[in-house]
Amino acid sequence: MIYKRSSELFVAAQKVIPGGVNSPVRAFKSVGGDPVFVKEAKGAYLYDEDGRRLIDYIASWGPMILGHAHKPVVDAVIEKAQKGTSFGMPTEIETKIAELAISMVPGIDKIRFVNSGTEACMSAVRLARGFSGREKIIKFAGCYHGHSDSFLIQAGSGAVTFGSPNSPGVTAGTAKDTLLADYNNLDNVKELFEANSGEIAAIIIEPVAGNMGCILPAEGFLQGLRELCDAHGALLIFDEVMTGFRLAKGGVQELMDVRADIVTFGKVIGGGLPVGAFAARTEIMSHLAPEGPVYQAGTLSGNPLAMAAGLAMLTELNNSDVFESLAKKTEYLHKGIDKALTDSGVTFTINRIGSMISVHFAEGAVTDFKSAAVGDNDTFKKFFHGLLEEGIYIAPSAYESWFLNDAVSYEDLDETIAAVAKVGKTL
Ligand code: KE4
Repeated sequence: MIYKRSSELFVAAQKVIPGGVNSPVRAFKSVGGDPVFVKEAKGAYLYDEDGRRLIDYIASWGPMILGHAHKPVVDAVIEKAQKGTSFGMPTEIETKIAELAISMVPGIDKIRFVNSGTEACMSAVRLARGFSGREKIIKFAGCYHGHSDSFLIQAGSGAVTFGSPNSPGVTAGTAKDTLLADYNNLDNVKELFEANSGEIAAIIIEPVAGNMGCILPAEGFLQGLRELCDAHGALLIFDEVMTGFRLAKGGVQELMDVRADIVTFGKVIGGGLPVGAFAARTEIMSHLAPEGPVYQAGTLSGNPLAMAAGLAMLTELNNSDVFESLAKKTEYLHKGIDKALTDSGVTFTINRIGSMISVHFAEGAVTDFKSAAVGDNDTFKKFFHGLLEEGIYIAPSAYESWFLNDAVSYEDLDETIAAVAKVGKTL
């Protein structure tokens, strides 16, 4: 369906913004067509510039876990804005949200706020390198930790070859310090440690992956990484930008009872405003400037509006059973989609944990990037646009997780399942 007003706005945007968007995934390159421009949102619904109501399953890629324009969050921001928007000086509210986050997440004593998940992950890696005196890191194919140079790396051939840049502008010097392993492949990680003995500062991982669709860690995988890091004197960094304060109060560390050394956050922690954070035990965080020598800084870090939104969000989550409610709604959706697509005869598999879910048009289990990459993208494109025509907005890429928000009702879920059944017949 052509969205007339959105398409007009997209033409104008492309004249002054590269690709017409401020983040590439929004441009619909993976699914084709012009992106939908949103006018406003409330609860579970997006209202686009062509006057259509869409049930939202990306929740701004995670942050809007309680639904859009959630009153306590909006009120907190309005109240704060009237008292000034930025000072570049310490404020009490930063301590308040830090205390609350530390009380919710296991294994962290101190937290530093920044302005995005990228900044959080970039800073966490620098801290791990500064703390350990080592230079190399291990990341996993298909995991995304933001657009910092160290993360935009694809593996060379073989498990022990250095990485190579997968974006122009990333230098070979940077790439050589990033080693790549396959998700859920512990032997791969063991090989890397043996081939780079004493040189690896940290492993960074999405403990539940959400950037190749939703992919769960295999039984024992995370604990295996913990043991390898302990054996080789490396730090384990859990990138919980997506999973933090979404899968449980304490994120995956709580859900799966595995401890990281450094945890990064984004999305939900800011309640929809630009906030990232990284946290660890005091022994590690004491290396961070101005206390220690590892430099990291930011003009708008701890910004009062962002802190007000984040504090209101975390306070709501800390005093609610939203995680259980969301998990039940997501299970209901899973069962409904499963039946609808089974009836349609299309080949698919669904991955789900908590309020994260993804549909893969692939045979067999999707457990890593390779198995995610064989999904039929033409079918996904038809699925995406078919649902959009039915008023359902899912992630415009097969390599993304859906994120449920708790404002979505069971009537909305039934409407979604009915739309999947209708679209499934066309696949
Ligand atoms: P930001 O810099 O986009 O706030 O966070 C980077 C990041 C770090 N770690 C994980 C696990 C992430 O998922 C992200 C960002 N997620 C993407 C969605 N896959 C954000 C959407 C976008 O790029 O526009």
